[in-house]
Amino acid sequence: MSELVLYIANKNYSSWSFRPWIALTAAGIPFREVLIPFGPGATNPQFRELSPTGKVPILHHGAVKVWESLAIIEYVAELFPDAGLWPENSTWRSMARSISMEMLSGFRALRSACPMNLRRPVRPIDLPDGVKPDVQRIEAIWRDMRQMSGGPFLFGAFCAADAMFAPVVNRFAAYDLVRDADTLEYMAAMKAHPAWQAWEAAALAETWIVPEDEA
Ligand SMILES: N[C@@H](CCC(=O)N[C@@H](CS)C(=O)NCC(=O)O)C(=O)O
Repeated sequence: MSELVLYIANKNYSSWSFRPWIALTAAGIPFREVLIPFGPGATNPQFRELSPTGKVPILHHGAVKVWESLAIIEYVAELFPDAGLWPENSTWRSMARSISMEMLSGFRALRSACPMNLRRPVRPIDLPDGVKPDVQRIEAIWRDMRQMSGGPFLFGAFCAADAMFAPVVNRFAAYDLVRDADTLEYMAAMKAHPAWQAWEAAALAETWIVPEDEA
């Protein structure tokens, strides 16, 4: 099989890169990462040479190119059906896909007010309208899924749905957005995962600053 090459941007800031990276890493899928730092601003003209959208992440697999974080995860889940990227139970799998799509297409207020930033010291900000309902909805999703599965992750073992919400764990922490014990317990489980810790260590070692993502 040709090598899987995942093109990503800064580990400190690139929330969309984080999602497939942590999904593949946690599932033990072999891939090579190529990090192309942002610049100028929160973009890079080189992304256009790799991806039809001019955005990362993008996966190259021989002649196949897959863009969009969730499409990358789906493509790799088809290549490695036994890797546990999605829950085995079909009802849970449909729920995992539903909440992953909800993440991909929603929560815009939270995403734009509170950019992922792993190096950011914990500091609250004035929250624009729309952020609190986003936070409440995400907390309800996490609570409901973990109550159903028994945790510690959304569907018991770490899966693609946890990967899709991984950047939110940083946002909740960095902007001091949550107090609920169940939410904090899920965040602690995510932060203790070896794949999270590997990404975070690399993010903390980066020195690039992207002013657009420093809220
Ligand atoms: N919906 C896309 C979003 C990708 C995206 O916005 N990526 C950002 C980096 S986190 C990017 O490449 N931005 C550069 C630009 O917009 O020019 C996905 O899920 O992959």
